[in-house]
Amino acid sequence: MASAEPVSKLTIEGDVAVLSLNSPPVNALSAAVREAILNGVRSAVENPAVKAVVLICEGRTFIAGADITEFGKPPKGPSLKEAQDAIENAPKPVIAAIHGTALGGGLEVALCCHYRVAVPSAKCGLPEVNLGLLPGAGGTQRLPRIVGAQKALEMMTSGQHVGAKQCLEMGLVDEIVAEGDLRAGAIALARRIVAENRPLKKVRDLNEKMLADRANPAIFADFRKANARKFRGFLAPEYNIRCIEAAVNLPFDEGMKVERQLFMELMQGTQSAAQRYVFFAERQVWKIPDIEDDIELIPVKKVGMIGAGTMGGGIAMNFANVGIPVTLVETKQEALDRGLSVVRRNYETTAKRGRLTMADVEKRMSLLTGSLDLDSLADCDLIIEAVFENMEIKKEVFAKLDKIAKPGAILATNTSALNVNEIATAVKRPEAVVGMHFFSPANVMRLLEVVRGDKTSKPVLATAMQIGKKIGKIGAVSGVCPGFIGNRILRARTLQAQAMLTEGAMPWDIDKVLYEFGLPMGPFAMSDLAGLDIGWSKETSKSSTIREVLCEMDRRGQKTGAGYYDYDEQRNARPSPVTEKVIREFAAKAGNAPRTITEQEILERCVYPMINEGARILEEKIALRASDIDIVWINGYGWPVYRGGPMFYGDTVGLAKVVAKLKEYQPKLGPEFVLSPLLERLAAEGKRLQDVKA
Ligand code: T1G
Repeated sequence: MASAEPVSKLTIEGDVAVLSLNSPPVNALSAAVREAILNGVRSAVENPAVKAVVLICEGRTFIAGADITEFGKPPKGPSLKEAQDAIENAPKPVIAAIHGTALGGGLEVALCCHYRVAVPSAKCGLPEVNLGLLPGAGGTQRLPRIVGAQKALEMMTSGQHVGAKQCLEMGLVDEIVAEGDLRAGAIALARRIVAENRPLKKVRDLNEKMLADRANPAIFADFRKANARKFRGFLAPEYNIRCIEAAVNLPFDEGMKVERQLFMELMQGTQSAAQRYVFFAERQVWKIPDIEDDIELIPVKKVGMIGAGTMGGGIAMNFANVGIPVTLVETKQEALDRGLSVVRRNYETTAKRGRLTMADVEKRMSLLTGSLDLDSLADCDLIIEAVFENMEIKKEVFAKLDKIAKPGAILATNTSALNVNEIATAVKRPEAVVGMHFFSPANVMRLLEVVRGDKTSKPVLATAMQIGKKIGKIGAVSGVCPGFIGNRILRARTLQAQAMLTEGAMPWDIDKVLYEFGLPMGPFAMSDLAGLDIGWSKETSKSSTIREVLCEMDRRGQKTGAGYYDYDEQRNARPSPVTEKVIREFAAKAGNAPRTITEQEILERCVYPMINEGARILEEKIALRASDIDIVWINGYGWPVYRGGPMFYGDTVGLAKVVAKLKEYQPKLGPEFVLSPLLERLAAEGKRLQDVKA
């Protein structure tokens, strides 16, 4: 993070010293920055002409936290505590001048200052929980003393960035000055503090709110109960709560000991290692090695959507949400009306929940235009097709689009599995064709697989990624193969889950293991939710799979009250003796004597083939890097972020063990299973998937 320029400058403006930090990109608290703060404050304090000190940052933001790239490395330079103590114990007022985002260690430094001033656009937060951590520099003890236990619980377990206005209301900042006026405003405040001989407010001494909260211990029990589902599997939220309990019930220095102990536990744990890995993976995923960062993008001011069904409507909402008009084309009026009314209903539901105003709803609906005529897309910059998953139909649509769309328009397909190169053969401009695979519900799911065809041009690919970022998605580049990255790996798991049914495991055994592993739902409960009859038809059904047999028995999932599970009126699932009988008979017909399959085997048989398939995707260069595969599974398939994704998990378990187990299970893994040579080589060389470069 070190930049050529000195990371700080101390200027004396009359009787006020201004210590400005300048360590791009986010003034993180690297060793150099900690040193600069310590030395800067010390020399300001020693300077008899100085009556107050302003701490301010150059660049886009105030200190955005500890330098995450230094974690896990031997500590260098002064500790953060030394710098903070120099500020808090300074005999002259120190004022933090905040712009951008004062986050984590950055806010903790500001909380050691005696006063804080901010511009209206500034935000403050302690988002360490998103890194599987907790504020480890006094934030857990100082924040509650200002905002109270309840607000501290919300801020520290959500990691939310709170706006300046609310910070002022909570007392987190003492004053707001005009945008662009921060430096002068902070100096003016410093002079007023000196002139009015205001006290050196040390947050650590503020106990009023702690005493009040001490009388209301239910705060913590209620908060834990209200968030149990959301925090399931995560360690960090509970540890943050314990620190705030310590702040309420213990003297400051005792509370700091609790914070330190719990911080170190999390820092040395696998969950934080995983979440820190994901932090950088979410930033790497946008970088496409053979495309320059400053490539010229195609302006996207108007979007065309072919198909106004569940996917089409959801996709269109993403663009309307960011003010981009969308024309939705359908074949029949009632399909169009139905599609637009579903979109309006979704928006109205969001408004009822207070996350939108009705004016917002009308504004967004006004950006959506329905049409029965493909020609109405002639002036669109990006056209996305979401018609039935059939190659002939897709090619027919693209051939028509080729005649209608303006030169330079991007022609995108939302296919979730079909060959994008084959679709591109239907047009004379295959360089304009790209896959934009949204996940259902498309207005909610964050993941966007951007599928690069053999002929997709660099500006088209880069634009598809950037427009994905603009509509709030996390984009991941995938090459062309059946199922791209996400569904291809899903298939590897599904094959094993279904195979184990015929070996003695029951759907609820397998779902239990994957649910406890941290997935939101097991594969069989998921199938029941989606409907077992997707792609099934009575006419072609031959009782060739357990799923087919269940469908033939009209057990098609939650919607029929029965599928793999039986469901009560409230749709609560319970293991089904009917399904058990179907499975036993099916296994017997396959000549399998049922055996007890341990939970460990279930987990390994489901997850290790996923890791293997990920390695095959890497060696085929379908994915640019292992962390992209992890981003896909975390944002599209509910893989728990505190396990870093299937590839990171493989590295955590150790590839040697993964390969050994896969070889042990190989006789049972079925004809489709092929051990990845890359995985075997990395295991043999003691290397990791995350070190594989594109
Ligand atoms: N350390 C190191 N690098 C960081 C960083 C950090 N804290 N924050 C950002 N970067 C890099 C990032 O990798 C990227 O690099 C570039 O800066 C721009 O980031 C003791 C233990 C500040 C809101 O969790 O949330 O303090 O990819 O693309 O969208 O209690 O970055 O360009 O090479 O995200 O404008 C707590 C983390 C740390 C905040 C800006 N702080 N950062 O978002 O840009 S733990 C955080 C963010 C801590 C103490 C504890 C965001 C941002 P590159 P970006 P952005």
